[in-house]
Amino acid sequence: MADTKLTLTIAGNDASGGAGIAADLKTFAEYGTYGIAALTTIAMMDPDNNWKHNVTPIDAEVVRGQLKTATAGPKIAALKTGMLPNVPVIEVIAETIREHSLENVVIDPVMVCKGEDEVLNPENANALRDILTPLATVATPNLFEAGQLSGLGTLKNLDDMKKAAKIIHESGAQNVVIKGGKALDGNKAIDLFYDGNEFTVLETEKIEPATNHGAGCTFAAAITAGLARGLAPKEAVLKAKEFVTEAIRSGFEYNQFVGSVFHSGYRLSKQESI
Ligand code: PXL
Repeated sequence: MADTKLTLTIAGNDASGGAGIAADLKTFAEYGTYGIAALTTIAMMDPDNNWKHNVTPIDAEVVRGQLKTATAGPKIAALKTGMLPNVPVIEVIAETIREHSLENVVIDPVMVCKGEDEVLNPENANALRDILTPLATVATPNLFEAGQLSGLGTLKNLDDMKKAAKIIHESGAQNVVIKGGKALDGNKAIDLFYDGNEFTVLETEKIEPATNHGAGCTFAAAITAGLARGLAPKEAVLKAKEFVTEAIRSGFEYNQFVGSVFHSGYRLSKQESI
């Protein structure tokens, strides 16, 4: 029998398939792990209204029920959280992680979707910091989220990112990746890894056009699956950066509003075409 590694995502659905549970499950499969999912939100983007986002929450007790199902199988090798609608859902997740002593926990503290600058739910930011960040093996905020979690506000350069990473580590995350991506000025996509001892800067050329809807979820999901496969946090992050870079490179224009990553890009780039 194969040594099947279960990977769980607790996240929202993006019906365009680039971000959310679709991104996570596809990434988990690319890594050869067995993906399972508990749904927390349904995100809708309206093509008739400039791709405006609208988020429907799933009731916390329904999330609890799904997590009961998800934890009723073999031991979960790693899990990630994504878009979480409110504090009760965040609390249910923290209780489940504790009750089942779940390990390899990746907290992707989703606060905004790309192109939207309204924070999903302001009190969520504090709950993510106080309740979930202390349980994180790896926390994976983007630049905006790292500014919020650290209380430093807008992060403008690598030095700011380092300060934020330290503060988030002090909040209890064992390792922190700040997904700067293409957000900083200049021609490099820069992410920062911090394990409490040393900083590692992950740098690639920016890819144009930036077909990167779903890149943040995919990056975090790849880290999760890497941990499930037994990689140490830093190795998992380095591999995930390669994985997400290929996913962006092989992305495509979904419509006039967004370009999406293609989660199979890494495998396809290594594979001869038939
Ligand atoms: O990229 C953040 C994100 C996470 N989860 C869901 C989303 C999005 C952005 O669109 O829809 C479900």
